[in-house]
Amino acid sequence: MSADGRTQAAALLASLSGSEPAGVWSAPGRANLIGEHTDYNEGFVLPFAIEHRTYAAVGMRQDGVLRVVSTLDRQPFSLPVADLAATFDGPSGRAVTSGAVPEWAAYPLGIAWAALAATGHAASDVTGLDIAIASDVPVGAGLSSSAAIEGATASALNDLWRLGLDGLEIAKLGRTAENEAVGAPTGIMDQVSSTLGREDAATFLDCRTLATESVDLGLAREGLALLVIDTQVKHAHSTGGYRERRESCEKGAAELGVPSLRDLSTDDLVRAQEQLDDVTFRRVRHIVTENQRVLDTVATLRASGPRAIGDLLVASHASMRDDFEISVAELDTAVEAALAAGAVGARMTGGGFGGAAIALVDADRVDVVAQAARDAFAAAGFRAPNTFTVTPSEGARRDA
Ligand code: GAF
Repeated sequence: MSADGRTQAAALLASLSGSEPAGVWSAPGRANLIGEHTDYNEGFVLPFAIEHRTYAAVGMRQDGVLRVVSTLDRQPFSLPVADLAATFDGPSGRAVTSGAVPEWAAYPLGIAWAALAATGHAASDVTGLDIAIASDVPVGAGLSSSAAIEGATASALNDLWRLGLDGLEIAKLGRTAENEAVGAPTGIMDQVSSTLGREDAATFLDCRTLATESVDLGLAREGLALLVIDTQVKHAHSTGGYRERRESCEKGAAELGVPSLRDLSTDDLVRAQEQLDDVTFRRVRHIVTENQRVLDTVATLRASGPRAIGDLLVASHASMRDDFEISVAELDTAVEAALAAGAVGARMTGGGFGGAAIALVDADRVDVVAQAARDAFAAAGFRAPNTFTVTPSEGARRDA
């Protein structure tokens, strides 16, 4: 949809309010090259923004009401700006679990709530808005459709409400909305990737200091492409395994007496194994070794280029499968099939428990590797995967 996502969002706004948008903003989904579940452990990540984007066409209202509508759910939902605090203050995710706000609407409205709280603006300082959202980021595929909706909405509010926030501050609004308003205990990787992404580059983020560096990927120059194999196994981060993994990491850090797992190096793993139960130890080992793999990947990309990072991608997948236990049979099949068909490297990407794998492949072998994945899924009796390439792309922006 990317060519006309902007048009679709504007058309949706016109059908809602009969008016032209004051502007259209967009933000991309992301794929993570490496560094999984390290973000909330204050570690390192290396994601890149993809060309699939979410568009927000926004019109002004004079009555202090925020009305949101999405192509995914054409039922508009309204909330006065003055009611944001009463709706979203309090225990995280309460507005969604109580049924006061539909989950999809808690992303854009949570951004509005977080924006006022972060900037100290009163509800009476800002205008009401109609926000129409259209997206071509696959939902539930581990490509962060949530960061895309957050980034598009936050960019729009930043301009229209004259908040004066920079990219990192916009990313922080996204994390607050997701953690507090939606109730998903995620880190900040996806939001930073979505706001700060650059063409043909990945964003190297230190999740403790929030320092970022753009790392050139040079894929086209090397004749390489990134293939996504979306297993179509849907995941959700507000419940279940993701939260459990986060709790295990916090338990491991507490038992080892460090503020976060970022404070451990591979040299600490012997002590960790002696002190921790087996499951907690393996969760800790994934984080510690994954942080090192991110650092090694950045160094390798800079020294030798993307063809040299294959083994690091494969080791990352093995660690998520065996130590962190967030892979599923479909993801393992996708990775194995891609490697057997000659991929340079492959790994699951995102939070896990479903979603997508990425494979780094010769550009002229994309079809062969994609077919190999489809064949392997058919042989295993799995639903056919959705396969497509992604290109490292620009982050959040104003489109019109
Ligand atoms: C999800 C979360 F939103 C991120 O913050 C990150 O933890 C990721 O899973 C795993 O690396 O995308």
